[in-house]
Amino acid sequence: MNAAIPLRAIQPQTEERIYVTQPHLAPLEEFLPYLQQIWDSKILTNGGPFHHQLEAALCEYLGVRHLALFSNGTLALVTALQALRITGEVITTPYSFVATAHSLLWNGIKPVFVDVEPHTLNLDPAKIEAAITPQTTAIMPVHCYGNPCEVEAIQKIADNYNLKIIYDAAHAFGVQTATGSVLEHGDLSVLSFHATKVFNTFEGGAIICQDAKTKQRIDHLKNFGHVDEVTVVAPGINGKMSEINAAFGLLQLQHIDEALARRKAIDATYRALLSDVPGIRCLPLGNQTAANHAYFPILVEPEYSMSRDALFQKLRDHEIWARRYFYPLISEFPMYRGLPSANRSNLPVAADASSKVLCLPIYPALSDSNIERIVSIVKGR
Ligand code: T4K
Repeated sequence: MNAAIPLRAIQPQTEERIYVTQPHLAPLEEFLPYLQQIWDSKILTNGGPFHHQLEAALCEYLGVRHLALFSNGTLALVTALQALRITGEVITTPYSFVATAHSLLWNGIKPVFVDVEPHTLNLDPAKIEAAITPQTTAIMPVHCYGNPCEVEAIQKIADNYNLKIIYDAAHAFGVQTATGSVLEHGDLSVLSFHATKVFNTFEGGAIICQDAKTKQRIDHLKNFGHVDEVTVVAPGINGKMSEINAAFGLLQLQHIDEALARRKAIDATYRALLSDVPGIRCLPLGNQTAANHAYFPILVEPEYSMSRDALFQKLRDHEIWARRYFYPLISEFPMYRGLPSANRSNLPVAADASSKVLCLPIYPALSDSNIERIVSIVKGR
């Protein structure tokens, strides 16, 4: 029997509601030839031609040597820890999306939370050493909002104590510093290509590593540990990116520069328009030579005319869906709050930022008139 399920109309996003982000999508007609190739070849997944092409194209675009695609950033984080055989305790930040610490729990690793720096909201290198114990095996910092961590200071500590570094670089697509891609630091870096990210493949992610041998181990781990039809070398997982996601990524990459340019312009407009609002502080851009403007966080200080949460609600009343990234702190969720390092007194800078932060909408299609509308609400008009 051929019981066709009718295609139901999905409500498109309304003009009036402005979300914190919106994916930048290449024109649909440009995607059709890719789909045709997939339909013709019938290769849907398991390291097909688009998968290989996207890995090569991303290495070139990002300026990295080895990159392994994943079906999402969280599985990439979980696999990165497996790839380096990390155990025991890992030092990380409470000021991030919950996936950062969850990847540790999925590996049976104890997260040890260390406070962040006030200007970047990234892991504070000056506070790492005090948290190292004989069980510590690695550091997992986050380039929060795409602002680079203090990579050299963190590397020095890792070298002194023989620790690995896995950067959660979910926000750091395309970010460059004076020495090149920020993704080349540490042992591994992990990207997210989720729909809400600067570069998206619907869902997706990647691990960046420094040598071909590690890339091979990661490739085995994301494919059940299979080396060939009859050889399994590790208890791997299924973390592969499908051909449809990889093809979409190849297309999106052709439009990434225009998306980044528009983000940069929006960031500059916000900074100019908000510069004279008492109690509204924009987080400074970090030391990158190429930023990606993935988020636009503001900090609502006590001098502002209302609380952060009142502003959040006021914006929502006007259909502007800003977000409190990152509130609550990861360390406040039930599976973490019992840890000694989760105590708020251990994390004063992160706790303060978490109570003040509001990420304003930023995405390429955000119009100048909507930016002005958002700013005028923040200004209390
Ligand atoms: N590490 C860090 C530091 C991360 O930030 C993330 C993810 C990860 C690791 C894990 O990577 P993935 O496994 O996700 O690849 C979102 C995202 O789901 C998540 O990817 C992201 N970080 C996190 C910061 O934000 P939500 O729950 O806030 O997303 P949601 O669904 O509320 O979306 C926000 C807004 O975006 C919506 O209000 C509307 C718009 N939107 C969203 C989607 C999904 C669209 O316009 N279209 C869409 O398809 O978590």
